[in-house]
Amino acid sequence: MRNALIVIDVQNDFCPGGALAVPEGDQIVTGINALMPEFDAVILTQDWHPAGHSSFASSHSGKGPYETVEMAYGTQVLWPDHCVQGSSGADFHKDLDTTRADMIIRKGYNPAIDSYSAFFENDQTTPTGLEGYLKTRGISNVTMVGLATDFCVNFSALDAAKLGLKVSVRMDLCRAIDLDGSLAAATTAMEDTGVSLI
Ligand code: VGL
Ligand code: ZN
Repeated sequence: MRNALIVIDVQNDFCPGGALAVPEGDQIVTGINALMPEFDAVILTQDWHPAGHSSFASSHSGKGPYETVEMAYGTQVLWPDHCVQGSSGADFHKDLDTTRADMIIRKGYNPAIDSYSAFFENDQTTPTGLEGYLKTRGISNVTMVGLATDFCVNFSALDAAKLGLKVSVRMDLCRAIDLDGSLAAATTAMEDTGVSLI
């Protein structure tokens, strides 16, 4: 039974001073680095949007950040422009120990579909390839940390559990955006899906 640490989106734009700053987003970095040696594999995810991405409010006239829009795949929250491919905002936090990563998986590169989850885009159908990577490496247990608890960590944890992986989320090493009760909703959803919240 092999265990992977999945570090979700610890990037400049999600840290204080970034375009979509998560409160205290930078305060989890030291703890995440300290956890890395305990795992057989360390995987980092990187939100990686082309300019003009459909999840950006700036791509929808008359809409502002944190409003929603109906997409072909369902309701999508609109965000400030963030994690644009190649920008410094898309870089990992400077103190994150990226040298320990076996795998860096990028997501959200499809202009028409957002991807909160590390496993499937927001259409809940298009795979990122991470499931196959874990399977072929014999990894059945995953622990998740990172940003943001109520969006990318939540969707990644739910998908991992639905795929039959044993999933833990270290809540102390995550931080939330908390939009209209989204943290409480995410916590309930993860508990109901069999994710261990630590
Ligand atoms: C995220 C909103 C938009 C996240 C990514 O990492 O939780 N949230 N893109
Ligand atoms: Zn994004």
